Amino acid sequence: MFFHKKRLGELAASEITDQQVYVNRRQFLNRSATMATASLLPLSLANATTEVEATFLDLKQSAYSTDDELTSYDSVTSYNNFYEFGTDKASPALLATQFPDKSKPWRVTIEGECDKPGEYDYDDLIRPFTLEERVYRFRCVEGWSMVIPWVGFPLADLIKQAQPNSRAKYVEFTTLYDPEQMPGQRRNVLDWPYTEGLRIDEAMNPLTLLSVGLYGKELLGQNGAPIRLVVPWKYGFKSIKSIVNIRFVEEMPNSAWMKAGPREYGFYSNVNPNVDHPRWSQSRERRIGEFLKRKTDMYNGYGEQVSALYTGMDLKKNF
Ligand SMILES: Nc1nc2c(c(=O)[nH]1)N[C@H]1C(S)=C(S)[C@@H](COP(=O)(O)O)O[C@H]1N2
Ligand SMILES: [Mo]
Repeated sequence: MFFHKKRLGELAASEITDQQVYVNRRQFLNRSATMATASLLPLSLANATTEVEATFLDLKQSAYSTDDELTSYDSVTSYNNFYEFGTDKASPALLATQFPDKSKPWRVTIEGECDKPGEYDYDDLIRPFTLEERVYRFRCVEGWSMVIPWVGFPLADLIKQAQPNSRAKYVEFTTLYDPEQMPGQRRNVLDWPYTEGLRIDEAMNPLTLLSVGLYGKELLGQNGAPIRLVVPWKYGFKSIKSIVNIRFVEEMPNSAWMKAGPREYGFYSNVNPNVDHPRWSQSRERRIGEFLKRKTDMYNGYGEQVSALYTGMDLKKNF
């Protein structure tokens, strides 16, 4: 009822991955971000973007990275879902340009069932943690997927610091609510602010990332600046953007999507090709930049790391 199925054929030619740029991906990613930026963008944009000094150098490389070919920087930053900036794929990149600057100073509150709650400035929040680069597959519930080199740190590291107590069974995340900056919030498409939730053991899983950047640079507004979640074995909507609140709770939280369409979006939202969305099949996906659809893997290919979390659960009921 909320997703208008878009034909992926509408993607502009500029969004197709330039294979050559990614052949030496590892080498490429270790080079200075200024050079990387220049080689990634059309010449007209290259100059403007090299002025962005916010880069992460010498990132720890993650053992959890996939070797799949990367989706182009252009696609990752111009084909987005971020309903706070409009319900179509192009609006977030157009309307969130000023967001990272205008939304400063960014505060994140950690609260609920934990011994060390706190309110942090973004810089203080991330300072204690080691940032790494993780290349993850990312599957949207709508049937497309990308491969993205995220920069971030395990959510588990932050949770350990907050010291949840024995009543903390779930973690709830909330996006900023600010209709002045986020024009999409002036319409009732979702019950704002956007919220999401994870079971505590899902949140503690080493794959679950708090991301602050991608392609070696700080997140742009459209990708959820300055800090967002990335949960690679779940459909993309679980990866909540622009987080201002992390709360430990005893009861399973309701997410914005569960409220919008309880039959279509469940709490677990694991990538599961055997459970169709009520309005379309989930058995295949289109990797952005590729022409033919490919088969979708159970847990998006991360079963080895996460299937034990769901032992004994009926995944048709817990969709
Ligand atoms: N706050 C917020 N977070 C959000 C969304 C949103 O609309 N609002 N969209 C979700 C969906 S449906 C997807 S597929 C991913 C897209 O992330 P990307 O644009 O960085 O690829 O963000 C997720 N996080
Ligand atoms: Mo999505």
